[in-house]
Amino acid sequence: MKLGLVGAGQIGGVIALLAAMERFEEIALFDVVEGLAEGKALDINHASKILGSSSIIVGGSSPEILSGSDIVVVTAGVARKPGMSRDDLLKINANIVADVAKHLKSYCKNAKVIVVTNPLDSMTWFLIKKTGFEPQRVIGMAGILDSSRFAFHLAEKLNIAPACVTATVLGGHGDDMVPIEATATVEGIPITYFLNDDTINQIKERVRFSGGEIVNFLKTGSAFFSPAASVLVMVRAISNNERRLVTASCYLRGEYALSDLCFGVPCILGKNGVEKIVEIELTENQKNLLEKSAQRVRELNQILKDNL
Ligand code: TXD
Repeated sequence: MKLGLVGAGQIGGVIALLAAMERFEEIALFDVVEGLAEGKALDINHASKILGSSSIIVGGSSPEILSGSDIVVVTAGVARKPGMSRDDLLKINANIVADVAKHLKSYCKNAKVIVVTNPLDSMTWFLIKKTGFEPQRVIGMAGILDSSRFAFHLAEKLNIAPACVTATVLGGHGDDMVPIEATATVEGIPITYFLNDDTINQIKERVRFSGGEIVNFLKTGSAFFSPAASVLVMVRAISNNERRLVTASCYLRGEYALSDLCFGVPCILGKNGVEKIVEIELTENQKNLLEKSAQRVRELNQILKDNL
């Protein structure tokens, strides 16, 4: 199994380290910045004895290095600075993703592709259009991260381990993402048994803006440890054919009454990428919130349609 990483910045670098710690067979880092991918690959190689890793890790600034990758993770792009929304990155990152699409078609045309670059749902959709790859194998990572943030803040409030909490965030990876408290549980016990509505609403609000909270702390970029850890969940699910249920940005063809856009929904991930999109029953209020979020994604896609 070969994992190709397009972008060796903050997230790409941490994904490479985590994948090496899990002894992923072969890891190739590619970045347009001369020396960056080589340097990070060598640095991780130097840690392989200490980490007990047997991974073969290479880095380079030429896209040929991605040749034959089974799974590719795209983090190439610009990250947010304070005051910027994810949507502000649209045009800059679309040009980068268009470039990446050419490399994928040339060097790894059968790979499963996990997109991380923001604005996430539009970049995933744009990559599908630019590569012509089957939508089933081009998937955006955001829901695992947003759901993990929701679980963490619920657990923090309850003073229990985050691993006990299951909580889902649906919709676009923007400020109008939709945390769903109705399905949140602590080891199967509804969260509403432990917390009142006001507290849950405060936590939902914090989750929706928690990416921005980190940007404001860091000032020079956005979150990278938790996005990288979330990507690893998807890489594992695909490479081990786990058929794992996660929330991810999937290309929709009528599911949730939405078509021709990528949007955060529950899905089953396995060796072919998205094995199944899972439709859950939603309340009228949840449907309205998701429609608002979808409308924002559609508006961004519309801007990109001029570049197709
Ligand atoms: O949940 C999510 N999906 C996200 C997404 C959570 C956090 C951050 N998210 C987005 O991921 C963020 O808004 C960015 O658009 C991407 C990557 O974030 P990262 O923090 O890793 O950004 P960096 O450190 O700036 O790294 C990006 C690298 C950088 O080294 C550039 O030189 C490189 O991308 N780059 C390219 N590599 C290859 N090919 C091309 N064309 C290219 N252009 C830039």
